[in-house]
Amino acid sequence: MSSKPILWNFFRSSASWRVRLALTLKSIDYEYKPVNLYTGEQLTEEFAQVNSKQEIPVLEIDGLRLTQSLPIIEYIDETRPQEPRLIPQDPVKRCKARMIAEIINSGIQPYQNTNVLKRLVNEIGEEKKNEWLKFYLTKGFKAIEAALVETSGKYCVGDDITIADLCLVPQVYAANRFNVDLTNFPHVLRVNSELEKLPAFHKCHAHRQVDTFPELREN
Ligand SMILES: N[C@@H](CCC(=O)N[C@@H](CS)C(=O)NCC(=O)O)C(=O)O
Repeated sequence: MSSKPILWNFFRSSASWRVRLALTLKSIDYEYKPVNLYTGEQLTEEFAQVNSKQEIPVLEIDGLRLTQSLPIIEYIDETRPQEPRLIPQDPVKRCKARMIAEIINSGIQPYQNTNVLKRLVNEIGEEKKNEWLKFYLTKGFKAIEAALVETSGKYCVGDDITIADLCLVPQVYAANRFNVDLTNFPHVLRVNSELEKLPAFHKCHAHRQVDTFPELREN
Protein backbone atom coordinates (compact mmCIF):
# COMPACT_ATOMS: atom_id res chain seq x y z
CA MET A 1 0.00 0.00 0.00
CA SER A 2 1.16 3.54 -0.77
CA SER A 3 2.45 5.74 2.07
CA LYS A 4 0.47 8.76 0.90
CA PRO A 5 -3.15 8.39 2.07
CA ILE A 6 -5.70 7.74 -0.68
CA LEU A 7 -9.24 9.07 -0.42
CA TRP A 8 -11.91 7.59 -2.68
CA ASN A 9 -14.48 10.34 -2.89
CA PHE A 10 -16.76 12.49 -5.03
CA PHE A 11 -16.93 16.27 -4.99
CA ARG A 12 -20.60 16.33 -3.94
CA SER A 13 -20.55 13.46 -1.48
CA SER A 14 -21.19 15.01 1.94
CA ALA A 15 -19.62 12.12 3.86
CA SER A 16 -16.46 12.36 1.71
CA TRP A 17 -16.36 16.13 2.18
CA ARG A 18 -16.18 15.60 5.99
CA VAL A 19 -13.04 13.50 5.54
CA ARG A 20 -11.49 15.97 3.06
CA LEU A 21 -11.92 18.58 5.79
CA ALA A 22 -10.32 16.41 8.47
CA LEU A 23 -7.29 15.67 6.28
CA THR A 24 -6.92 19.30 5.23
CA LEU A 25 -7.32 20.72 8.76
CA LYS A 26 -4.59 18.32 9.91
CA SER A 27 -2.37 19.26 6.92
CA ILE A 28 -2.29 15.68 5.63
CA ASP A 29 -1.52 15.46 1.92
CA TYR A 30 -3.60 12.80 0.16
CA GLU A 31 -4.35 11.36 -3.25
CA TYR A 32 -7.88 12.12 -4.46
CA LYS A 33 -9.48 9.17 -6.26
CA PRO A 34 -12.76 10.30 -7.82
CA VAL A 35 -15.73 7.93 -7.80
CA ASN A 36 -18.58 9.34 -9.87
CA LEU A 37 -21.77 8.46 -7.98
CA TYR A 38 -23.98 9.72 -10.81
CA THR A 39 -22.58 7.31 -13.38
CA GLY A 40 -22.62 4.48 -10.82
CA GLU A 41 -18.86 3.95 -10.45
CA GLN A 42 -19.51 2.89 -6.83
CA LEU A 43 -21.60 -0.01 -8.11
CA THR A 44 -18.86 -1.63 -10.19
CA GLU A 45 -17.27 -4.95 -9.22
CA GLU A 46 -13.93 -3.15 -9.14
CA PHE A 47 -15.13 -0.69 -6.50
CA ALA A 48 -16.82 -3.46 -4.50
CA GLN A 49 -13.28 -4.74 -3.92
CA VAL A 50 -12.45 -1.39 -2.31
CA ASN A 51 -15.65 -1.15 -0.22
CA SER A 52 -18.14 -3.98 -0.15
CA LYS A 53 -20.88 -1.51 0.86
CA GLN A 54 -20.21 0.37 -2.41
CA GLU A 55 -20.14 3.75 -0.75
CA ILE A 56 -17.63 6.53 -0.31
CA PRO A 57 -15.59 7.77 1.47
CA VAL A 58 -12.90 5.14 1.75
CA LEU A 59 -9.57 6.19 3.19
CA GLU A 60 -6.38 4.21 2.83
CA ILE A 61 -3.97 5.35 5.53
CA ASP A 62 -1.24 3.77 7.70
CA GLY A 63 -1.67 0.47 5.82
CA LEU A 64 -5.38 0.39 6.68
CA ARG A 65 -8.46 0.72 4.51
CA LEU A 66 -11.13 2.56 6.47
CA THR A 67 -14.80 3.30 5.76
CA GLN A 68 -17.46 5.38 7.57
CA SER A 69 -16.58 9.06 7.80
CA LEU A 70 -17.07 9.57 11.53
CA PRO A 71 -14.81 6.73 12.71
CA ILE A 72 -12.31 7.83 10.03
CA ILE A 73 -12.28 11.36 11.48
CA GLU A 74 -11.86 9.92 14.99
CA TYR A 75 -8.91 7.81 13.78
CA ILE A 76 -7.24 10.79 12.11
CA ASP A 77 -7.66 12.89 15.26
CA GLU A 78 -6.35 10.17 17.57
CA THR A 79 -3.31 9.34 15.46
CA ARG A 80 -2.56 12.97 14.49
CA PRO A 81 -3.35 14.81 17.74
CA GLN A 82 -1.95 18.15 16.54
CA GLU A 83 -4.34 21.13 16.56
CA PRO A 84 -7.13 21.43 15.71
CA ARG A 85 -8.48 18.63 17.91
CA LEU A 86 -11.58 17.50 16.04
CA ILE A 87 -12.86 15.46 18.99
CA PRO A 88 -12.95 17.73 22.06
CA GLN A 89 -11.04 16.60 25.14
CA ASP A 90 -13.79 17.80 27.48
CA PRO A 91 -16.42 15.02 27.88
CA VAL A 92 -19.42 17.36 27.68
CA LYS A 93 -18.16 19.12 24.55
CA ARG A 94 -17.12 15.76 23.09
CA CYS A 95 -20.58 14.33 23.61
CA LYS A 96 -22.25 17.42 22.11
CA ALA A 97 -19.95 17.46 19.08
CA ARG A 98 -20.60 13.76 18.43
CA MET A 99 -24.32 14.32 19.02
CA ILE A 100 -24.56 16.98 16.30
CA ALA A 101 -22.38 14.92 13.96
CA GLU A 102 -24.68 11.95 14.51
CA ILE A 103 -27.88 13.95 13.91
CA ILE A 104 -26.44 14.66 10.47
CA ASN A 105 -24.74 11.34 9.82
CA SER A 106 -27.55 8.99 10.79
CA GLY A 107 -30.50 11.39 11.05
CA ILE A 108 -30.27 13.26 7.75
CA GLN A 109 -27.70 11.98 5.23
CA PRO A 110 -29.25 8.52 4.72
CA TYR A 111 -32.50 10.15 3.55
CA GLN A 112 -30.69 12.03 0.78
CA ASN A 113 -28.31 9.28 -0.32
CA THR A 114 -27.92 8.84 -4.08
CA ASN A 115 -29.32 5.29 -4.21
CA VAL A 116 -32.31 6.26 -2.02
CA LEU A 117 -33.21 9.25 -4.22
CA LYS A 118 -32.83 7.23 -7.38
CA ARG A 119 -35.22 4.60 -6.06
CA LEU A 120 -37.69 7.24 -4.87
CA VAL A 121 -37.79 8.91 -8.29
CA ASN A 122 -38.53 5.54 -9.88
CA GLU A 123 -41.19 4.57 -7.36
CA ILE A 124 -42.99 7.83 -6.48
CA GLY A 125 -41.70 10.39 -9.00
CA GLU A 126 -39.67 13.60 -8.87
CA GLU A 127 -42.25 15.76 -7.10
CA LYS A 128 -42.87 13.34 -4.20
CA LYS A 129 -39.13 12.77 -3.92
CA ASN A 130 -38.68 16.53 -3.42
CA GLU A 131 -41.38 16.51 -0.71
CA TRP A 132 -39.57 13.64 1.01
CA LEU A 133 -36.29 15.57 0.95
CA LYS A 134 -37.90 18.72 2.27
CA PHE A 135 -39.61 16.82 5.10
CA TYR A 136 -36.57 14.89 6.33
CA LEU A 137 -34.04 17.67 5.89
CA THR A 138 -36.26 20.20 7.68
CA LYS A 139 -36.86 17.72 10.52
CA GLY A 140 -33.12 17.18 10.86
CA PHE A 141 -32.24 20.87 10.70
CA LYS A 142 -34.80 21.60 13.45
CA ALA A 143 -32.83 19.25 15.69
CA ILE A 144 -29.50 20.80 14.71
CA GLU A 145 -30.81 24.33 15.31
CA ALA A 146 -32.11 23.33 18.78
CA ALA A 147 -28.72 21.82 19.61
CA LEU A 148 -26.80 24.87 18.36
CA VAL A 149 -28.90 27.24 20.47
CA GLU A 150 -27.29 25.54 23.47
CA THR A 151 -23.87 24.50 22.20
CA SER A 152 -22.66 27.02 19.65
CA GLY A 153 -20.17 29.80 20.07
CA LYS A 154 -18.42 30.87 16.92
CA TYR A 155 -18.72 27.27 15.67
CA CYS A 156 -21.04 24.34 16.47
CA VAL A 157 -19.60 23.64 19.91
CA GLY A 158 -18.02 26.70 21.45
CA ASP A 159 -15.28 28.53 19.59
CA ASP A 160 -13.20 25.58 18.42
CA ILE A 161 -13.63 23.51 15.26
CA THR A 162 -14.99 20.03 15.97
CA ILE A 163 -16.27 16.99 14.09
CA ALA A 164 -19.73 18.63 14.20
CA ASP A 165 -18.52 21.48 11.97
CA LEU A 166 -17.10 19.01 9.46
CA CYS A 167 -20.60 17.54 9.13
CA LEU A 168 -22.53 20.81 9.15
CA VAL A 169 -21.05 22.56 6.11
CA PRO A 170 -21.61 19.72 3.59
CA GLN A 171 -25.12 19.25 4.96
CA VAL A 172 -26.00 22.93 4.51
CA TYR A 173 -24.68 22.70 0.94
CA ALA A 174 -26.93 19.68 0.32
CA ALA A 175 -29.97 21.51 1.73
CA ASN A 176 -29.33 24.45 -0.60
CA ARG A 177 -28.91 22.10 -3.53
CA PHE A 178 -32.23 20.43 -2.75
CA ASN A 179 -33.96 23.83 -2.29
CA VAL A 180 -34.71 23.28 1.39
CA ASP A 181 -35.38 26.62 3.07
CA LEU A 182 -33.05 27.20 6.04
CA THR A 183 -34.19 30.71 6.99
CA ASN A 184 -35.84 29.41 10.18
CA PHE A 185 -32.48 28.12 11.39
CA PRO A 186 -30.41 31.24 12.16
CA HIS A 187 -27.78 29.48 14.30
CA VAL A 188 -27.15 26.99 11.50
CA LEU A 189 -26.72 29.80 8.97
CA ARG A 190 -24.50 31.89 11.24
CA VAL A 191 -22.14 29.02 12.12
CA ASN A 192 -22.03 27.86 8.49
CA SER A 193 -21.01 31.30 7.27
CA GLU A 194 -18.28 31.55 9.96
CA LEU A 195 -16.92 28.17 8.85
CA GLU A 196 -16.96 29.08 5.17
CA LYS A 197 -14.50 31.91 5.90
CA LEU A 198 -11.80 29.41 6.94
CA PRO A 199 -9.16 28.46 4.31
CA ALA A 200 -9.57 24.69 4.85
CA PHE A 201 -13.32 24.93 4.34
CA HIS A 202 -12.79 27.04 1.22
CA LYS A 203 -10.34 24.49 -0.20
CA CYS A 204 -12.56 21.46 0.52
CA HIS A 205 -15.76 22.92 -0.93
CA ALA A 206 -17.54 20.73 -3.47
CA HIS A 207 -17.02 23.31 -6.18
CA ARG A 208 -13.21 23.29 -5.88
CA GLN A 209 -12.34 19.61 -6.34
CA VAL A 210 -10.57 17.84 -9.22
CA ASP A 211 -13.80 16.11 -10.25
CA THR A 212 -16.13 19.13 -9.85
CA PHE A 213 -18.28 19.45 -12.97
CA PRO A 214 -16.92 22.35 -15.10
CA GLU A 215 -20.21 24.29 -14.92
CA LEU A 216 -20.03 24.28 -11.09
CA ARG A 217 -16.36 25.11 -10.72
CA GLU A 218 -15.47 28.11 -8.52
CA ASN A 219 -12.13 29.67 -7.61
N1 LIG B 1 -22.31 6.73 7.03
C1 LIG B 1 -21.47 6.69 5.86
C2 LIG B 1 -22.28 7.13 4.67
C3 LIG B 1 -21.59 6.81 3.36
C4 LIG B 1 -22.49 7.16 2.19
O1 LIG B 1 -23.70 6.94 2.23
N2 LIG B 1 -21.89 7.72 1.14
C5 LIG B 1 -22.66 8.12 -0.01
C6 LIG B 1 -22.16 9.45 -0.55
S1 LIG B 1 -22.33 10.76 0.62
C7 LIG B 1 -22.52 7.08 -1.11
O2 LIG B 1 -21.43 6.61 -1.37
N3 LIG B 1 -23.63 6.74 -1.77
C8 LIG B 1 -23.61 5.81 -2.84
C9 LIG B 1 -24.98 5.39 -3.28
O3 LIG B 1 -25.96 5.88 -2.72
O4 LIG B 1 -25.04 4.58 -4.21
C10 LIG B 1 -20.26 7.60 6.09
O5 LIG B 1 -20.38 8.51 6.91
O6 LIG B 1 -19.20 7.38 5.49
